[in-house]
Amino acid sequence: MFLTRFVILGVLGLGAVMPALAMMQHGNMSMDEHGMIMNANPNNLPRDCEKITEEVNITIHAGQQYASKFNGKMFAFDNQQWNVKPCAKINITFINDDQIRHQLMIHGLPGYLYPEGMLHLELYGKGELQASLIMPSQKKTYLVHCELPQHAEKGMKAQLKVDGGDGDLPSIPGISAAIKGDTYSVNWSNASEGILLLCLLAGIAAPFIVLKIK
Ligand SMILES: [Cu+2]
Repeated sequence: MFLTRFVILGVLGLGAVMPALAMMQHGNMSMDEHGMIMNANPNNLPRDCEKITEEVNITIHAGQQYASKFNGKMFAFDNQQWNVKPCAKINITFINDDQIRHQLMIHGLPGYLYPEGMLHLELYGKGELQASLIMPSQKKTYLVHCELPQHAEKGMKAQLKVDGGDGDLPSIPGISAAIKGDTYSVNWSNASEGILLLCLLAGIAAPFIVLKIK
C-alpha cells in the first residue's frame, strides 16, 4: 500500500517538474533580469564547414552617443561593418551604454543551427552580454540590427560580411544610402501657390520700388 502511494506520488511529482525542465531549455534561450540570449552557437559547425578557420572577438557597443556622427540618426552601434573569414567563429561582447533597451540581431543564418535564421541578444538597460556563433562558408552579407520600433530606422543598423560579403545592405549609416530617402513634402494648394507667386512678384518689384523712392 505504502509503495503504491509512493509510486503514484513520484509519477505525479515528475509530471509537475517535467514541463518546468522543458521550459528552461526552450528555444535555445537563456535569460535573466538584465537581458537574454537566443540561439547562441559556440560549438556546432555549419554543414558547409570542415573546421573553424579563425576565432574573432568582436565588441559591439549600442548607444545614442554613437549616432551623433550621422545626420538625422538617433541610435547606432559603434561600428557599422565587420568582416570575417568563411567558417569563422565569432565571440561577441555586446555592451549597451544606454539606459533603454537595445538588441543585437543577426539575420539570415542557416535555420538548422539558428531557429528562424537568427541570433538574438537583448539588454534591458546598461549592461553586457557574451555569445558566440559560427558563420557558414558562403560569401554573404548579414543584416545586424536592433528591432525595437524605430531603432533601426533611426540608425541602429549594421552589416556582417563573410568573405567580403555579397554587397552592401541599404541604409547602413555612413556606408549606404536608403532605398527611400527621407522626404519633407509640402501639400500644395491653390492658396499656397498664390502666396508663392505673390512673394515672387514682390521680390522682383522690390528693387524698382526702392530705386523709385530714392
Ligand atoms: Cu535599440
